[in-house]
Amino acid sequence: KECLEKYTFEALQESAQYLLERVPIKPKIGIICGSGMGNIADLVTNRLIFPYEDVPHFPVSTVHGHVGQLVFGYLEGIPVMCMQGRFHYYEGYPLWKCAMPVRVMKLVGVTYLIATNAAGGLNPKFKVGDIMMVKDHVNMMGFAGNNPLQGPNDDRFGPRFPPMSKAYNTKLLDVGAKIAEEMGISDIVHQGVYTCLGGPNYETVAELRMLRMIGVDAVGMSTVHEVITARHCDLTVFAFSLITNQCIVDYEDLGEANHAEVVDVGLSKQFVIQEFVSRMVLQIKEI
Ligand code: R1P
Repeated sequence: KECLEKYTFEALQESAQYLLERVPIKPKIGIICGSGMGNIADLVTNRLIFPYEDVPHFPVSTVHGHVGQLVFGYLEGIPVMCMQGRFHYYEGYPLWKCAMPVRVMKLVGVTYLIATNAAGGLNPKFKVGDIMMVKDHVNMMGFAGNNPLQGPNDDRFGPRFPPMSKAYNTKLLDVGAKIAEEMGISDIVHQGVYTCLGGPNYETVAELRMLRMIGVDAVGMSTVHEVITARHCDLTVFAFSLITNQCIVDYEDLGEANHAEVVDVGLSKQFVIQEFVSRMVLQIKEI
């Protein structure tokens, strides 16, 4: 039943039209701000802000650290739109609904997606505060048949069976590595594999050990469904995780993951993240 209730192309055009009628720019880059990283949108100039509840068909954000508004304007002279707050499966939305803003981005003219998230570091080399540029993902929820593209396909967005082997643009990964060098932060910027679990509980030790065995470097509860939706409608994708906590993979470890810490790490790394994203945007301008 959920599938049949999916937003139609026309419904999402209404969302896009609402925005286009109110903003004088056509954004080229869409940016999704992860938990505690909403301040990326603070860099945007000539800002026009739309609370999600005002935009036709938009769900509402319910998570602390996710304001729940779209911010349009210029970043490094490039027209952008930022999502200050995203939608997660655990909030009660099906994956296609969580990812619907990506289709709205496409319909207002966005061609590049920068998706950011807060994630637990599983790779033992990662430390809290490091950045992991996502080179690939494991769609764990997809293994169980839960996918944002489930249900009738509308070819106006993209094909029924989209490839996913080049989901994360390799040129942009190279650009990210170069930027890290220029910023003198190469030691904290890595590449790795992200996975999204449904949440909202954090993972057990056994789950984390299993994820590590299958090659996952960072784990969170977002991004994968957004990226699948973005690639389906042919957006070029760059994504990165801010490592906000180290995953607990030993039963003896006394630590426990908590969301307040996740958001705090995002805030404490605000300036590095802002500069990294600004420089990415500037480079995309040149492409
Ligand atoms: C858990 O602390 C929350 O932080 C991450 C997880 O996905 C989860 O929602 O948020 P973002 O992925 O939205 O950054």
